[in-house]
Amino acid sequence: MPANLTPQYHKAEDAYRRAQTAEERVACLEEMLRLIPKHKGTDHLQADLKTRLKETRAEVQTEKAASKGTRSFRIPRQGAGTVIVLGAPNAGKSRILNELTNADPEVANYPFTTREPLPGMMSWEDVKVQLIDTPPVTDSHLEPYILGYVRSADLVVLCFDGSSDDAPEQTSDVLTQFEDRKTQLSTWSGFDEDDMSIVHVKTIIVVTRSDDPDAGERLTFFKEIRPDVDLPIVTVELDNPEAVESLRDQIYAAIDVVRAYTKKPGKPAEYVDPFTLPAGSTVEDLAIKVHRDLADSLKHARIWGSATQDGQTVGREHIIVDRDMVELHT
Ligand SMILES: Nc1nc2c(ncn2[C@@H]2O[C@H](COP(=O)(O)OP(=O)(O)OP(=O)(O)O)[C@@H](O)[C@H]2O)c(=O)[nH]1
Ligand SMILES: [Mg+2]
Repeated sequence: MPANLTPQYHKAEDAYRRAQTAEERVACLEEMLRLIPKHKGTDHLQADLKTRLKETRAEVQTEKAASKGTRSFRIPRQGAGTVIVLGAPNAGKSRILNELTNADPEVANYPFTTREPLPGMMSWEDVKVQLIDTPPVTDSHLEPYILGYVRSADLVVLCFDGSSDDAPEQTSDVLTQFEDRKTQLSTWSGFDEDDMSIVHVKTIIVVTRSDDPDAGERLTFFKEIRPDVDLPIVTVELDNPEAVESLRDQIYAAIDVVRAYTKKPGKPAEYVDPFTLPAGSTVEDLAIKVHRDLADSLKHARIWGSATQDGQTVGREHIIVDRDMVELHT
């Protein structure tokens, strides 16, 4: 029997994947259990969620105890999305942060320069996206907290050094490290349909130093040793400002959000400080983001934008498109 999960359930599930603490995960699991359609087809999933809830409640206690005295690598989410910059040693991760964000990580031409994660904000038009630089991943080493970052990320930028003969093997090792921990760098994000312990995370491969004459050949070799991997590939030479700007655009496009501006009835429209929402979000999703109470009392909205007539009245389920100006009426 099919589970027939609702869009609301899928949204709760996505929030669960993106949760950063055990406490947040408990709240999300409770919401998922509330929203899951109760019938035979979901029996298995309901039982699974209940077990997880029990385990996660226990984790809340251990997390609290563990956080006392030890150094935490938790980085609060900020901006329209969180992008983890990942890869083998010397692959250009810190240089990407350096070029695209306000952060100033150490960039050096030798491996293992970065020892700790570092966030930075990347501007794209009137939006900011969070990028997080990470220490290198090798076949023998993966900092445990990086796994958590990746599993809850909106996007992974997997760096591949176009100038290094070791890049194909080393990039494959990075993928394997995550696969071994039930984490699939993938073309989409969400839980695996067959096994909810496996998480897929949307990933793009970024080939740095792509002006190297042998970069193409190294990439071909990578595809040969990893025929199972079919991720989008972006090539970039970070010395070239145009290539840097194109990388910025492609990272923003990959997080797949739309902007919505809100205005009060009777007030002029100002296209500043947009809310950002996953593409496909509705007027109701926007209202929830503005304020939970507003969502409860929402009657309708009026929209000015490219997909509607000016000031058109729409309902909760209306889908927002990029740069919509929205008046929420309660
Ligand atoms: N010319 C050029 N140099 C690059 C490019 N990408 C990275 N580099 C250089 O490669 C070296 C290593 O870059 P980093 O950004 O420090 O590499 P990393 O992945 O952060 O390395 P670890 O922190 O050791 O894991 C630096 O000298 C960078 O300037 C590129 O696209 N073009
Ligand atoms: Mg680095």
